Amino acid sequence: MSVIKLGKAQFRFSVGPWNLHPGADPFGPTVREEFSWEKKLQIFKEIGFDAIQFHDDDVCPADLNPAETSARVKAMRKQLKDLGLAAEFVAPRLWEHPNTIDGGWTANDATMRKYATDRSKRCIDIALELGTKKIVLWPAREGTYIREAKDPFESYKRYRDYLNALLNHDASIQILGEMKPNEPMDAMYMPSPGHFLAMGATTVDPKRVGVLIESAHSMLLGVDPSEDFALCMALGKLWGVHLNDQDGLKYDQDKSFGAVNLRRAFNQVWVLARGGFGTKGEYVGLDVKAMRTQKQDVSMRHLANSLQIFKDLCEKVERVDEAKVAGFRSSRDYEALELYVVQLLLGK
Ligand code: GLO
Ligand code: MG
Repeated sequence: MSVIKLGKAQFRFSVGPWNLHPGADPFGPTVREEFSWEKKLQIFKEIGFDAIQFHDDDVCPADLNPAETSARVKAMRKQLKDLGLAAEFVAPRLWEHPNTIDGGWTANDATMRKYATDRSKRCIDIALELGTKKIVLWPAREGTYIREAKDPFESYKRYRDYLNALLNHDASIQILGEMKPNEPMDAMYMPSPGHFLAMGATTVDPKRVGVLIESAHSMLLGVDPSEDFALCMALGKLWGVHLNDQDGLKYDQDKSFGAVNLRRAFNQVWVLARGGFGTKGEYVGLDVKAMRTQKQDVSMRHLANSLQIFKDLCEKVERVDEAKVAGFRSSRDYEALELYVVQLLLGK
């Protein structure tokens, strides 16, 4: 898909392979066949994505030796190039391996922490060879089920040591924390982008520490995603997004973007447009799940729908009468402003 220009923004789109999935959930097995890797890339290309988000083990098995890893990464890079796709980021998947049951860099066992750090360094090597400098950290198990399980002072120290080890491993990489308040843990350390940036500011190279914000993660925190985006853009730290939607304070639903609350989605697009998102090569990423009920041949609709809704909301943003909005703001008539926005969304 060609880039969408909106205000100062330039929107290009990315997606991760896990967004196409065979439908297993914690209560039931898969319900449709998994697409092959080649088919997934073809579907992403057809829908109009420009870049792919990776976990390290999406590229090759996690514990493969260095020579074979490098060969696999080269082959993947060629596959992407042939399709005209870029690699947006690589994230170390530290939440599935037997060595990370108690977490990665905050595990109580030093040998497990070493595994997490070594694997993350390897993830950096994979990312660089794949052509991206962005490393996303979704700290899935860096937290506690019960407060007494880990010493918080030690955990925060380990957090900084881990970030420093990654920043020192290569002088060009950028770390994007994708923070989430809970799930799978009862409580994750540093549940918001602001927490992560505060920690980032104490590392050896704060300018290479930023965030990727997922809409649903902000909602689970009780924060509006557009205001979270705006804060991080104001700080020059919003380097990625995972757009999706969420119906209330439940498990992380990863619903199609805008499918629950159009106005909340509109505000996200509006803020991204005003903040000039994408001009430094940032992608508008999706993190959405298909409903379990979808049959395989239509199990990619949530992706196409999310992009369609995003584009439709870009049109709404284009139609915003800035002078009118400024007038409502200066007269403090927010009731009139509210009706204006709702009618804009209703197509009136
Ligand atoms: C889960 C996260 C997860 C990450 C992905 C990339 O809540 O959103 O899907 O985005 O693993 O690190
Ligand atoms: Mg995500």
